[in-house]
Amino acid sequence: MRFDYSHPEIQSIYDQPLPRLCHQAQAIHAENHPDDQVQLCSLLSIKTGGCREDCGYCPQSAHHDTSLSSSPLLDVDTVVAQAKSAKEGGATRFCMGAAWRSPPAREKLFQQLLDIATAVNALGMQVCMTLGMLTAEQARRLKAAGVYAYNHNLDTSPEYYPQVISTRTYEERLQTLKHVRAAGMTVCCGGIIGMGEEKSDRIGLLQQLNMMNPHPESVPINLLVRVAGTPFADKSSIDIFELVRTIATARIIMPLSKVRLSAGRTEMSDEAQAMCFIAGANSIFTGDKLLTTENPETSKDMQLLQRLGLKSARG
Ligand code: SAM
Ligand code: DTB
Ligand code: SF4
Repeated sequence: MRFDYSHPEIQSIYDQPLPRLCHQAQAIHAENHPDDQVQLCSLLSIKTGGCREDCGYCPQSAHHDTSLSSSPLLDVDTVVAQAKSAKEGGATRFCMGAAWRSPPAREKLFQQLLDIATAVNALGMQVCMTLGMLTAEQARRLKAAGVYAYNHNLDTSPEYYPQVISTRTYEERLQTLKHVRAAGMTVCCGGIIGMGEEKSDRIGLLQQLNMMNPHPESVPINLLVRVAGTPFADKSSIDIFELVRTIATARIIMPLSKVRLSAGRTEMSDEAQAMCFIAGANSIFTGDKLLTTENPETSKDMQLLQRLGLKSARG
């Protein structure tokens, strides 16, 4: 296990002829994971829109004029009902996202979050939350309430980051990730590709993820969903093989991590998704919706997995 890959080393992995890159990724995948299994995660937006941050890609930022309707934190029963149906649909992990810079300081609302975590945990699902920046204390309380994983993305390289977000720093993100790790939650951390970044930024992101010791247990790789009204709505589409290369490189330099083919699947062909699985992706979001944007229909996903001879992983 290495945590010190240099930028040129990662680049030389990334730049290999694609068949060689995929071959190497597959070998490492098969050594460390069941190679016929894909983890199914379900996503729910528990607090939507009106976010104070200015992330250029995000439809939920109050800085952008998107046609999204906001809603306050959902109550426990509503969330539990959704989690139950996700479980019936085969999901083993339930991820809840909130459009916040950080969770509310108001105790009553924070307690509601803890109650949600406890109730979803009681269904026997892995509870994942993504609520923005956390203090050490908030992280400890979430862990104690049964939160298994916390998602907080680095999104891109430190160099490209200022083109994406101005309201919080890369350093602040790393700080939250430290608190998550110290509290004993597992870390879910990845990024977005297709935001107009250079290849060196994708490599820079991979290097940052690799430097984390231990590596994040899950690494979501999102393809930018271009939402009208966001500053990134008109970014040109990226060559899909860059996504395949990013996934394969993540698999090689973080052998034990789950690599999640996350947002952006509605724009991908079945063949492109299959290549991502061949490159070592072993987790996806299922369910018709991500947080606010579309995801492939569950029945279509199940068909695709079946056609590829893949099955859903337990746990
Ligand atoms: N507000 C919290 C935060 O930013 O940490 C949690 C929710 S936020 C929507 C979670 C992640 O979704 C972001 O870090 C980003 O990587 C991803 N995301 C948001 N909008 C996206 C888009 N349009 N396309 C791809 N990924 C996106
Ligand atoms: C992650 O990396 N991708 C998910 C999850 N973490 C929370 C979110 C994708 C959001 C895509 C845009 C939307 O649906 O709003
Ligand atoms: Fe807010 Fe998260 Fe969207 Fe950024 S990505 S605007 S923090 S909801």
